[in-house]
Amino acid sequence: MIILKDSKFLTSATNLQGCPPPDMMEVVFLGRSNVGKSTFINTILEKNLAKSSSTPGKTQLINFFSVLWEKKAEDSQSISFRFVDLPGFGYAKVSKGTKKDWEDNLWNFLNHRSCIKLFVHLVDARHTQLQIDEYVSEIIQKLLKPDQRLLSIYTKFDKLNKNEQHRLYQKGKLVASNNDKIINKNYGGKERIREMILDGVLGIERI
Ligand SMILES: Nc1nc2c(ncn2[C@@H]2O[C@H](COP(=O)(O)OP(=O)(O)OP(=O)(O)O)[C@@H](O)[C@H]2O)c(=O)[nH]1
Ligand SMILES: [Mg+2]
Repeated sequence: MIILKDSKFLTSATNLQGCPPPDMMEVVFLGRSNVGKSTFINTILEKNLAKSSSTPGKTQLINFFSVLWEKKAEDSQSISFRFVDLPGFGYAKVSKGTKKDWEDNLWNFLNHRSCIKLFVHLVDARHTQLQIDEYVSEIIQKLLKPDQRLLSIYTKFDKLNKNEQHRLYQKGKLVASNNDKIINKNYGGKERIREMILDGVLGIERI
């Protein structure tokens, strides 16, 4: 069992140079604009820390949150790390130049931020085969260092009908929803996702 001991907003940066020192393990959340990255962070932390919106392009900076969890076991262990909320890929409603600057900053961050332990790639459960997600997943797999992991999670699970939900879950996919009732009933719930995240941070091979 994991106890959520603390979480808070730390700071924002526009690019790698502006980020806090890489002195703590980090989990970054990436995916298409509007896929639900900020919402997912709030759901997992059970706190309204990351700003979300129904309009794509809400998160425009690299946002850092400190997280303190306790893993309850025979010998309990406190783990401090950071969550990083990122701008989404593919946001089209800005000029080409601005879009390129954002995406360059984002890829530079993902490539060179040495303290990233886990990349969480969020994919819309209704659109699992989009080219942009396949591209993102391919690039992340190429840049993974031996101490880094990639975890894919399917968001907006509540928007699928029962058959579609069952099919996706049967494939062994990790699924998430901002609707606790749906996700907790049959699909492992937030606890399972937190455990997967912590395993990724600690480099435990289960994913
Ligand atoms: N039904 C449903 N809606 C969701 C879920 N997760 C997020 N949303 C909605 O999707 C919209 C986008 O959510 P955000 O969390 O802002 O998405 P984001 O990926 O952070 O978007 P950007 O910051 O623009 O990249 C909001 O209206 C959320 O309420 C979910 O699991 N189910
Ligand atoms: Mg966001």
